Amino acid sequence: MRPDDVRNPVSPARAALVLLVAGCTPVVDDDPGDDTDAPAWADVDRDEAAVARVREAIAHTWAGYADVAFGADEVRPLSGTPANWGATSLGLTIVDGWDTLHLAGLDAEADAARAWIRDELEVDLDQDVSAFETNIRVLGGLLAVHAHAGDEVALAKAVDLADRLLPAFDTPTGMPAKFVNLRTGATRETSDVDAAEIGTWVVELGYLSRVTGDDRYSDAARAALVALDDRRDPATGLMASGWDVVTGEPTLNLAQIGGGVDSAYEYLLKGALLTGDADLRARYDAAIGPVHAHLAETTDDGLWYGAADASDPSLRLPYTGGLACFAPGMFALDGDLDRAVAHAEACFAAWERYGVLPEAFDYRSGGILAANHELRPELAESLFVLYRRTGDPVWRSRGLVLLDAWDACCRVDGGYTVLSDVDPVTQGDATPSFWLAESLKYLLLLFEDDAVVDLRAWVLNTEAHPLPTVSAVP
Ligand code: DMJ
Repeated sequence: MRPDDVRNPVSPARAALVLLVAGCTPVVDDDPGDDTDAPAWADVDRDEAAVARVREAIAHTWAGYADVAFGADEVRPLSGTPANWGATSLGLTIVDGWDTLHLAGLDAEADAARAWIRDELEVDLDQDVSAFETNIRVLGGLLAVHAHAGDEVALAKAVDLADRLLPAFDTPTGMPAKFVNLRTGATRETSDVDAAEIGTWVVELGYLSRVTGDDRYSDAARAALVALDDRRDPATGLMASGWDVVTGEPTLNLAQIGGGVDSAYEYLLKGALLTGDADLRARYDAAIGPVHAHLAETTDDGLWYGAADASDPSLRLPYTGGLACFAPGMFALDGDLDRAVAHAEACFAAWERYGVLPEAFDYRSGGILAANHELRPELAESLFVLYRRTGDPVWRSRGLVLLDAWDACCRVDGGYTVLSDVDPVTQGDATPSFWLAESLKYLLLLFEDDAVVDLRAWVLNTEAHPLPTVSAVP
């Protein structure tokens, strides 16, 4: 796996820090509003035509990959060549994409993917991998194969992989190192680890402990998340973006809710939903309150969340990006529909302004800070959860806007490709595995009947792999 944090080719946190240092206008919105009781879930039916359209996009994506890159991590769809993160492939697109193929009813494609996992996937590799990315994409994908198909081979490979990732947690704080060697267990990079890399484990490892009866996995995951949460700024309650996992000190004292931090908040909530852990639930409430108090800002577009010094949030910047647009979905999952709707409105307004979401932009001026578009799923994810919560057809109609845009700008003969620039639209040559794992799955689920991945019974990990909650287990 490539040894950098590929979620953030241009790290929003670091760029924001530069802008903070350069100076900004402090804006304080310290009215977090009142939480309401979680609303009920809507009963929604399948939109046959839209499902057929998304299914065709999934089939097109898979064909583009399978024709020229089957077994590789990803495809470069313009040049028609395979792309691997490390010396040896972990079949990212296959493992990440299986459950999307399965849910779309593309049985032949799903069977081919599962056969590759069974016969070809090898995790005993003398290769440094990003512990976080391997967890959310590969371990999460394998666990979904087990959860949805009862595949014991996939579970055995998941156990083997998890055992190879666990050495990452062997630090004085229990917070994991960034990289781990899958054969030797040697770790690398402990002084600059993202909050998300530390706090995004309890869903995958919680499920693994449940199905194996081995608590080592959930214990390590939970200890890391709690260690991070316990280190939120004592005065403001905000979470810093970067950490030294040996000393337990922040190395990037920037608070925001987008890439680098996002799923740490998400897993306080989803860990509680998956396992019924009331303490995690209380921790989510305690952690998200300061985000609303210190980072929220309303513009004509709707509600936004900026970036600020975690210890002095009066130093705040109107800096956000495509990754941060997962937050409306998280708020909706939690039942906080007022903020979910207001933030989703803002994200969708930005999507319409740019045509697709750029990686980073200034939500006050509209200025683009990082012009690439990575086929990311976050806004589709939010539309999906909002629709399941409300049944309001506006969210489905916006899903069609996303699909139209992706078809117009990113569809090529070999699948769908990223943009190196949204203005003027300039195609790159890559299909991140999360396009199939997440973006297309969220669109599919947006138009499906609510019985398909019922959010009362399933928790989707941060890579959109659905795992059953503890109450859904027979
Ligand atoms: C995915 O790998 C996951 O959603 C992660 O939590 C953040 N970013 C990418 C998609 O944008």
